[in-house]
Amino acid sequence: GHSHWSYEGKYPADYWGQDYLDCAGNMQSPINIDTAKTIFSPQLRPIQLSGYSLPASDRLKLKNNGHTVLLELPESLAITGGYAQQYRAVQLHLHWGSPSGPGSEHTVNGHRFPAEIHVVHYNTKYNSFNEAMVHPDGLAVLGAFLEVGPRENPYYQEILEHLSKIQREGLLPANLKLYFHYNGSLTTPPCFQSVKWTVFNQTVLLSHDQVRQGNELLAGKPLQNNYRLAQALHRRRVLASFQ
Ligand code: 1SD
Ligand code: ZN
Repeated sequence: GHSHWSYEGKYPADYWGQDYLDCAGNMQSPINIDTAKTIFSPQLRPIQLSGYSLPASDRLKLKNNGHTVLLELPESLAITGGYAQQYRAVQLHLHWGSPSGPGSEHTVNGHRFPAEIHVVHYNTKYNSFNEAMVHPDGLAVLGAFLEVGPRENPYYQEILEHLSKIQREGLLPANLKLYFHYNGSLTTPPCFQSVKWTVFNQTVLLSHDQVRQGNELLAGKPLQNNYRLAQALHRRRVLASFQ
């Protein structure tokens, strides 16, 4: 029944469509991005963010919703460029793997990255996230892959230590010009097909220990391996802001 969905066990992702019809739709997320098939689209301007560098004293709420760890964001954070309409931030969360494997949701040419951050926004022409999420242009999610790099990433260290304050600007890649764009869905039930996805081409680097810490933080079901497998593209095209 509703609310009992999970990634493994009795009602794994293959069954979501039985309780939540949209999960069996033809515009689902995540997807595999086949870079040989993306279409260069010069009108995809750099993503611009505002309000992402608030004072570190701003308290943010970190919560475990049973499927992921999510951080509620103040409504002062917004996407001000790259999308045709205005979107306001709601929360960010992470999809991780486990000590035995990577856990990004999107894949690129079949490659799955260690983890993926999602910053969820809703269109300001709607009054709330809940109202927006049922409209085709209701939501925008910014996604970036996390990979292992040479040193500790201070922005993520704070999330990993469960601290409630954090400097948001370091959570996304430095280069917000290079990205893929497509129309998709929430990657979890109810899977509403209301998300205009941006997946950045540049990754965010974390140290090996941080990736391991994340995997262990979420280890023990149901939080580990909280990623959905790639869904069929059907008639959709994936756009790229670069050649
Ligand atoms: O998985 C999240 C889910 O936890 C919830 O945050 C939902 C809407 O807020 O978004 C999905 S996702 O499509 O951003 N993965
Ligand atoms: Zn997500």
